Amino acid sequence: MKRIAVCPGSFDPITYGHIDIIERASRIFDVVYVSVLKNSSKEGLFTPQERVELINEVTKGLPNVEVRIFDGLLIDFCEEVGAQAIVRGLRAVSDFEYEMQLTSMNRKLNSTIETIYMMTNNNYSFISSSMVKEVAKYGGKIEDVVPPHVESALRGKFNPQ
Ligand code: COD
Repeated sequence: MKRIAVCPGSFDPITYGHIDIIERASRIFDVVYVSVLKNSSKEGLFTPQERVELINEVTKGLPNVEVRIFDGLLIDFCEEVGAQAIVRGLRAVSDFEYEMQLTSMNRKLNSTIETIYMMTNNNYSFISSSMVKEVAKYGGKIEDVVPPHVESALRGKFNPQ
């Protein structure tokens, strides 16, 4: 039986923190679906399709990683692709409460799909998509926190030529 995991998120946009979790998951599971939430009620900076393209660029060297957009419940997407596990990253204690709620609700919906947490890499523990957007918006340095193609996509959003 193939071991299948889903790495879900907003990825608005993908950062080195996300990439680290995806790469580590791809070493443990046979197939990893990076699933981008299409949330009609919350407008992001990048469209879901743009986020997918930015992720595809960094995962093209990982043959067992596939990037998908999902709408609706995460558990429904996991069932659709036959995943046994959801992989999430944990940065700090402040993440814990939200993650506990997410996992508890998902477990109520489907008790057989396990959620696995990976501790952030110390080098990336401070990175979040929202901070990256804020720094990029005001012209700050972001090359240590996102890959070059994401950096130029961010510059394009904030400083369109
Ligand atoms: N280091 C390590 N991990 C990191 C870092 C970092 N620096 N930055 C982010 N991560 C991890 C996050 O912890 C998370 O595991 C993953 O990367 C993605 O992060 P985000 O911020 O892009 O994703 P979220 O938290 O916005 O994703 C939320 C979901 C899309 C998973 C959630 O909203 C969802 O499942 N929605 C669908 C509706 C649903 O099913 N609801 C029922 C449950 S309440």
